[in-house]
Amino acid sequence: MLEKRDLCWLLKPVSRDEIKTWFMEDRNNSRITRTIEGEMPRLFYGISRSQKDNASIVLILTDDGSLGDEGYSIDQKESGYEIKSNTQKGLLYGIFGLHRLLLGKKERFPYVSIPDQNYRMINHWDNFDGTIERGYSGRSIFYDHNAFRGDMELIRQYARLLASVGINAVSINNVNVRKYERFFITAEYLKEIKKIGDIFTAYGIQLFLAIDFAAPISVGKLSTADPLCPDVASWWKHTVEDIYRIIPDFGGFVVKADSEHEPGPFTYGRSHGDGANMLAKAIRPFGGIIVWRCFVYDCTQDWRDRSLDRARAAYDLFHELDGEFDENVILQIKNGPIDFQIREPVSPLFGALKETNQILEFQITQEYTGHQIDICYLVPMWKETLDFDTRHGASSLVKEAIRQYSPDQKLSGLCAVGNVGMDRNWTGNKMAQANWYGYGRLAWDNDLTSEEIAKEWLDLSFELTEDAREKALSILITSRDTYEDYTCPLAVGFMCKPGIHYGCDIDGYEYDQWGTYHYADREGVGRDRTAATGTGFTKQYSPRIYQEYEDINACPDKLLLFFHHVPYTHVLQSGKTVIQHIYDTHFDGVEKVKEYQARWESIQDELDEESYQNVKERLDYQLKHAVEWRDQINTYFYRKSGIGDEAGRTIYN
Ligand code: GCW
Repeated sequence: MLEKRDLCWLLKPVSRDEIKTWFMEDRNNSRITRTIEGEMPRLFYGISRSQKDNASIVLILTDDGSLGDEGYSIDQKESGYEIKSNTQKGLLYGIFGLHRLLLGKKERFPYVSIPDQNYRMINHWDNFDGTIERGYSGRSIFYDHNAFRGDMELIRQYARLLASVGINAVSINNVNVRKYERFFITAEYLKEIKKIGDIFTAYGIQLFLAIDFAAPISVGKLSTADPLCPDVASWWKHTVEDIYRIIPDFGGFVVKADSEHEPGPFTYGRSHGDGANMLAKAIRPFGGIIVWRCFVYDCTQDWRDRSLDRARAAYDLFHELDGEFDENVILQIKNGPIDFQIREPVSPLFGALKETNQILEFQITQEYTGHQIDICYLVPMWKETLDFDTRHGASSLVKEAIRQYSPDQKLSGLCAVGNVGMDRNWTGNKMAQANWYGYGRLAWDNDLTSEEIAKEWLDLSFELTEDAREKALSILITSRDTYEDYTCPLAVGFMCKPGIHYGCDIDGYEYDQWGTYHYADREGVGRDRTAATGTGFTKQYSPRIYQEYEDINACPDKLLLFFHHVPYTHVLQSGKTVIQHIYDTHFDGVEKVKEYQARWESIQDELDEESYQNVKERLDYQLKHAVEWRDQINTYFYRKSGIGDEAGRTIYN
């Protein structure tokens, strides 16, 4: 039976005559050095045991300022390859890099690689009982039935996969912190957590924990968690001391406060600055970090009240706090203003926050994007976000703004909600591995294209001819647009089943408290967020972007219904009416899924049976799903508008 790791992108060792042996000049005994020593024979299978004098891969610790703490260079010498870095960690990245280059047949040396973003983090939403909030790949690899699963080899495999794509920080429990997880910051749990942390450390990954803001009450038995109460501050100080006594290289806390019923400083009439800074002061003597989430909004809205707009919430709350956070606080901002929809504008906080350390949060796990049943390669969407020009100041692209506008650039970068679980291939749908792989690669190198990343993943995961690879690639590359086609016309999100967020339920959230409404009526559809007649959300953007989104004729089609309520007969920039666009994209979406099925079947002979079947089964399900979305959406808008399809296709009434 195949090992779990055998199904992933580090499966194939490079087997080449010229790679025979290697040595490392600096043999200090750091944990990462030992990791490198263990990895070399796994990655470069052809390494001979005969220890010839001429080493084929030489690792050299150097002193080259341009490489920073994590960068590396690879050069090809007569006798083989030379990898240089300033740190052991950089060398580790270097050997993974060489492995990838050789297998991907992209050998262009000298090769220099320096990460574009400093924090490249993954957040787990794993619960101690073994479930994963928004997890679609089986149960947690860390926990089971309110105990630590204790499969350290599995965690090691996971750590090496993370390191191989450059991930350097991980939080291992759900930001919605439950009964047992609150106690993770106490000695009994920390002893077990340290074992996990040690494995991550050996792969250059820092461990973080999500905490309960009210832990002084739930764990410490104090009567308050008020951040300005001295007893509370002192309780956190002692708690943090205990943590560092047990885990000296602990990274810090991730905090979801005052959001979706989690406790926070608002309970005590305090600001998020008060809350974050109190924790920051406790952890700072140990070099720890507070990652404070900006996903804070009122989830008990009255749908009747049109003045409220959830999209406004993060900016309204955090923009005025810009510059008020301690130096070891990082704000974590979701890519869009609502919640990981397949199509949203970029959060207006990017570029607008100019004096606050910040990381951008993506969601790898496919909560709103197909539950790892539907194929949805998310890298194109993430690239759009990173490349978005906020028109704020000199570093106006999002990927620049998050770094340049962080007072401590080391405390900036990216983070994403992870998508792995106990499923044999880690991600349920094998194709969803491409998102995990792609997130890491893109976080490291923001200029890689979606195609390059997808090709790399395909080359590392399968043995495909050029033609077959093109077919698989075409599925991945178009899959985000396809998912958008059948679920989210012109950026109307949240027409999914409440709670589960899979499957179609157009009015499921319409009269609910979550603040995500499409306002479809017999005239038209969309949320008016203009300053002139709507909620004024458009004003949160820089003047140039504001003008674009405010103006119904300038607003990009893809975002139209996020910003405007328009009649069904409104003519888009594409020349189509809104209603015809809805029909066309929904019919097209289903046809594209059928094409995916045909393409996948056509490359069956080149795929391993397990991967072939795995994706095939999910594509069958995806097709049913897409058909259901198509028919429900088309019928719904036909009934509302009374306007038929120009092409006369079947719309049920
Ligand atoms: O997308 C929403 C999810 C919640 C999640 C929340 C968050 C962990 O539906 O399940 O809670 O986001 O980001 O905190």
